[in-house]
Amino acid sequence: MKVNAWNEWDPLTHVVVGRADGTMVQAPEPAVVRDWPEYGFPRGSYGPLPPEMVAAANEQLDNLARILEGRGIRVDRPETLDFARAVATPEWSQASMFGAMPVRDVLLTVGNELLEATMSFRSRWFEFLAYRPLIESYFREDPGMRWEAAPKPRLTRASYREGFWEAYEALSEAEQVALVRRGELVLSEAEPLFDAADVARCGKDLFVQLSLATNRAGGRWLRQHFPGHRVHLVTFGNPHPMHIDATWVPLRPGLVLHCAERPAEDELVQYLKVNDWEIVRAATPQRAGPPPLSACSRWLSMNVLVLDPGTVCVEASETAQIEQLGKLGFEVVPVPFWDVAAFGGGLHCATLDVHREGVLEDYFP
Ligand code: DAV
Repeated sequence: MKVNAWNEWDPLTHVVVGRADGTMVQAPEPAVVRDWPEYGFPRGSYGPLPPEMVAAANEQLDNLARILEGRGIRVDRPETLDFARAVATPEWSQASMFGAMPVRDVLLTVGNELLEATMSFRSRWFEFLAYRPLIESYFREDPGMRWEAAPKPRLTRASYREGFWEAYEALSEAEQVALVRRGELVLSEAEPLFDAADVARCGKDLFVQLSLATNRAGGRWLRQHFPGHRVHLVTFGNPHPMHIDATWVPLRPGLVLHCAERPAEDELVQYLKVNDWEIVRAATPQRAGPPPLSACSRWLSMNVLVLDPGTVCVEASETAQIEQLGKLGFEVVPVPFWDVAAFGGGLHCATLDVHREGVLEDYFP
């Protein structure tokens, strides 16, 4: 057993798949607004996702685990906690936690290092505990593993821009995107904050999206933490940026899948072009919007899990995306997964690479 993964595409041999049990529509907190009156969760309310949704999501997560195991990949699953319980630090208390489904948000594998992200939601402050039993076992089994955790954030009121959401919701989309481009969203720069899912790994290059969960200080911390890498802080024309993996998805050396509704910065496009990378516009999703109680977008269609440079898992009903990847030369493994969306994401979100074969390479020489 060995921790090792330098990019998003090398042959996957060991992975963590999340669990839907106990996932909450989290209690109100400064980082996020939930407002789903049509599904029983009006603004300010919170509570567990309905049991029939949990069962359906778990069935799809278990099925993904079986598919991966059937291909010889070792699959581990997290513990679940009582996510309905209140949590506190000496500086705040929060009426609920969230869940243990989007493993990708919390943990980042770079080479032999497993890094716990800061997170930026109070409801997610303790989420690392769901993964600690696994991380402890990896640390025991692999003497070469580096176990790291970013500075635990304080998440006091000073970590958030006062009155952000009301002001933001009153802006036009163009005005919102202007703030996205400036990196001036809900998070202040009081302390480093990032979610691991805002990082796309391409060997020596790490692309880090500034988002509703990742601030510039978080990007700076990552840059200082990975001195052997080129850490690029990037933005996209998305008024609600939250994790890079339904926007900018490296598939193999020289090829990135991009959500054209969320334009990349010219500088990023140029960086890829001069290095002969191809940027492919992702196929249009089959759905007009996300399913009930999902904070994600319909672009989970492109939230794919690459098994090796020629094989990719794609949501089974996303036929246009499947066809596009087939034409790009991939063997596509269709995996039904939309019942998981309300629990925090798609196939990439739900997984964490523990081991991919391969070494550190420079794909942008
Ligand atoms: O862009 O719809 C997907 C990733 C959530 N972890 C989006 C967010």
